[in-house]
Amino acid sequence: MNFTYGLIAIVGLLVAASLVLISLDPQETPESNAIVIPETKIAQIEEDLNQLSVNPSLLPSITNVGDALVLEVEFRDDDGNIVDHVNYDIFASQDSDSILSDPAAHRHPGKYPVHESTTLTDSSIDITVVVQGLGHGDDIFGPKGVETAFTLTPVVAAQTATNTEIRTADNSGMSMDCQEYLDCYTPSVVTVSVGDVVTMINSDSTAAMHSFTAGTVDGFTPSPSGTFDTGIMSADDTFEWVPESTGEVPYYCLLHTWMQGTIIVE
Ligand SMILES: [Cu+2]
Repeated sequence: MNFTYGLIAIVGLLVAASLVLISLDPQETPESNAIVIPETKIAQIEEDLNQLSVNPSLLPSITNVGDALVLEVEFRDDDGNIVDHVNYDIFASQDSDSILSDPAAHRHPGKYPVHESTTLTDSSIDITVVVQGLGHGDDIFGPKGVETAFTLTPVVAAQTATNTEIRTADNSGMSMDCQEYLDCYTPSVVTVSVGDVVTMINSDSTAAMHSFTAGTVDGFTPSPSGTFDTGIMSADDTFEWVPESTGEVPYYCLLHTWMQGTIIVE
């Protein structure tokens, strides 16, 4: 009898204990298991972070005149190890004008901002990177307010100047027929770019003299514009002209005003 009462009492205690365990919030770790980092240790970690050197370097991908500067900023410690989670401000100016201002940027591993400026002139670019600590949100440690200055010089992208030839048509001085087919100059309309070389050739096989004279003709009355003028060219004479600005440049032959052409400069 006593034994049975004893069993019931033990079972009851076990059930009670189970209920207590179930009712415990699993989030609440018992005090005895908590990992406690001593305050001194945290202070030491913060101190180490504050001592950490965070050296920015620029990884520009474009520094061409006429393009925007596109760059990212990478950070390394004095031993050359990558430092991530860096908060920083970046500013760039050219000719004393601000061309880039990205305050409060943050470099994550594998996820970093790409900074883009306005269009570059050929003046040097002054770039300032200000390190504003490591970490996120309220937990920012490490060096703050450390400025590093950079200077970049935009390069003039290599231009591939094209050479375009315009020739005088055979017999174009003798007959106005070429006017009808618009091929007194061949080709009579060409499109070129600023900086290209336009070579004008008096290739007329009849050895007639011709000119390429910029301007227009009203009836038979020419109005030279002064943009270019080869003067009177003998057979096989050549003349080079490099357009400096965009626009349509009509031209004609001083000696045969029905000879007309247009150079379109883009
Ligand atoms: Cu001519």
